[in-house]
Amino acid sequence: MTSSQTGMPIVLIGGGGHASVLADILTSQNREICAVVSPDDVSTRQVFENIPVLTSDKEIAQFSPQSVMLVNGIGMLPFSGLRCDVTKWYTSMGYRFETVVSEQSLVSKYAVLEEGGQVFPGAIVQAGAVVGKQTIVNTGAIVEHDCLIGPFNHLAPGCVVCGGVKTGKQVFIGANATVTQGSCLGDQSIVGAGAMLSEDLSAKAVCYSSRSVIKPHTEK
Ligand code: JB2
Repeated sequence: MTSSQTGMPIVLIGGGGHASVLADILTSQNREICAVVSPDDVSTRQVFENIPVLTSDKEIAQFSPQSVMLVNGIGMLPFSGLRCDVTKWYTSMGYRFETVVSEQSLVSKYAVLEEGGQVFPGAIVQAGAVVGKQTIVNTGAIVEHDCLIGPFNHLAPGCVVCGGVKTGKQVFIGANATVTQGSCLGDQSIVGAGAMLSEDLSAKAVCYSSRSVIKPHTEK
């Protein structure tokens, strides 16, 4: 069950890598994107061709909150609150955020996606899971049964979140990381790419995997 898939015209907030994937999903679903809002140049990204660009958030005023839905194209990385701040600003102006679900993902009809949730191609959200407001389930990420994923999380590409995991707000689970069943992750905690977390993680704690060690080889 997803909230807020309205079919209304869309304004995409942000014009970087995350927004480009969303634009691709939305156009493949024949959704009208009436503008992209990005202070940075978006012209190098072909996916935004033919979409009008607004360079300041204030220009949203040309669309009433009743006439469009927003899609949050600003990604979420550790220590960045921009996705959250931008959501608060637009929400205070009366705008609402569309939930985006790729046709190439699998979301159980017994799962719940809260407003503004985003599920990318190849991702799976199983029965009984709840994905919080504005959370990103990125390419190929797996959210197993009965997980309670909080708001503004980013589950990065290929991560596996096993059954019954609970996360707080603004939690980041890196690419290809695994969180084993029943673990609880506090607000703003971070699981590094490729890490294996098999216990609880407190708020603002970081679980790192072993890192690549790069050094010049010694010639014989
Ligand atoms: O205040 C703002 C603002 N600040 C930056 N308002 C609006 N409307 N847009 C803003 N931006 C825009 O966010 C920039 O102009 C730029 O278009 C975009 C950030 O793009 P970037 O490619 O740097 O990051 P991203 O958020 O698309 O992607 C990050 O998060 C994803 C989940 C990346 O690091 C990706 O690797 C990651 N997959």
